[in-house]
Amino acid sequence: MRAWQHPVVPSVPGHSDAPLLHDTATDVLVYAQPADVARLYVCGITPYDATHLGHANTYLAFDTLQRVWLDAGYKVHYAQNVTDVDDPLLERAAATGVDWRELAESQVELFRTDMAALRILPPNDYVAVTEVIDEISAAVCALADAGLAYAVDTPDALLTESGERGADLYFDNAAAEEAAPWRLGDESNLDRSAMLELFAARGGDPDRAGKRDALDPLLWRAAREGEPSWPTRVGAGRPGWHIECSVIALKELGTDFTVQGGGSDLVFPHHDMSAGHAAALSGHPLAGVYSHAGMVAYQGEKMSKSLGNLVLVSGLRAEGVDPRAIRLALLSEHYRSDWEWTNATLEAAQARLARWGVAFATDQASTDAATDAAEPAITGSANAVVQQLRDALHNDLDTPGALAVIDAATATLSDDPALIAQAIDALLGVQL
Ligand code: 5CA
Ligand code: ZN
Repeated sequence: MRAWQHPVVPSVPGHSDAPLLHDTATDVLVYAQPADVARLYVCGITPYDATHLGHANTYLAFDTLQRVWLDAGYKVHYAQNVTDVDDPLLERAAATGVDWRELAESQVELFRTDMAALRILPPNDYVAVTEVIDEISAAVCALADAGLAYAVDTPDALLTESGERGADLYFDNAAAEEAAPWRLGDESNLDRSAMLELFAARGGDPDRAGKRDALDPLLWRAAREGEPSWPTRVGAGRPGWHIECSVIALKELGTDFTVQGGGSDLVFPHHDMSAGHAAALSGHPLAGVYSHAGMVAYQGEKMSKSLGNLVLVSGLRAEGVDPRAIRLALLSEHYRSDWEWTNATLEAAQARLARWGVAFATDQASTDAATDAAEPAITGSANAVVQQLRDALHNDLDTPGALAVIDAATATLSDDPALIAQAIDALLGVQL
């Protein structure tokens, strides 16, 4: 699928080093250091109610990671999915009387426009689940052949042409633990009771009769009346959630890629199970680092489509808010924090954008240079500012620290404001 426009990322003299990044699986900072190409997968949207500021915050976190990698001289291979067939999307389509494909398409287009406006780096591979149904069903088939998937009696499944009833297929966690380099809970760092709670809250079905274990996740949902389905070797139906990301990630990036990313609501079960499916399919770990952005709240609760407490990027843009201010507002919080969006966050970002513009905008720099010798003496070294900016981002993408570095630099007259503007553009994605 088409992604969106790639913003220009200027190169800046000198370089960053591979960043330290928090790894959810081990709960420590590790070097996100690729051998040559940095390979990144970030879970994409389920396309309805896009793009709220929580989404934007998560994609901005991984945009910052890529900018540090690029500044460190690495090439980046970035893949992202679109969950364009799934229960909540189908429910929304049914509730609003819109065809689910049209709903998905229009929301993906809105997402593209918002991402481009925010100057978020696009993925190299932008893949919708409906584009890879064959690959996903082949993967489910391979898991079944390996004895890692099993059928569960499904009374409401449609009959096949031969008159048999279709059946939902589940992943056998225990068998996979025996067969693959993966242990349930390793990626999420959670114990079983926490996993059971999250599994039920996030789309899992711990109480489904006929499962071998409560935490076994759905791999393939057999066709039901009125639901989209595809005829495949594992029967007519559609993919479960986790297998889509395993298959797309393996297809585009291969095994053991550098970073698997997403919001912290995906830690469990989604990323744990995706890692399990991928390890069972390939015999290798899915990724080296599991990285998660915090949740953005609004009006006291996590911003979410199901609660409806959304601030949309497109809504702010329609009000005339400068996308650079939205970017700076999101960057003012550390990517791993859970925090609440308020008008004050945005107002502070707008004021900051104005101050930075006065201090570093390139046309301003040339105006300054042209003024007479009565100017105050230069007190700030731009090279030192760029180094401090790099140091802040190197440390688990400390964007509040990075913003503080630039704020401090506005208080001095720099020897090279254009260099600082270039670094702000390259590393923070804000073109002054
Ligand atoms: N399609 C799946 C991933 S395969 C999905 O979670 N889609 S989503 O549309 O619900 O979310 C897209 C991304 O935004 C995910 O990485 C999710 O973790 C992140 N996200 C959702 N809500 C928030 C929020 N309130 N704050 C921060 N990130 C969020
Ligand atoms: Zn995903």
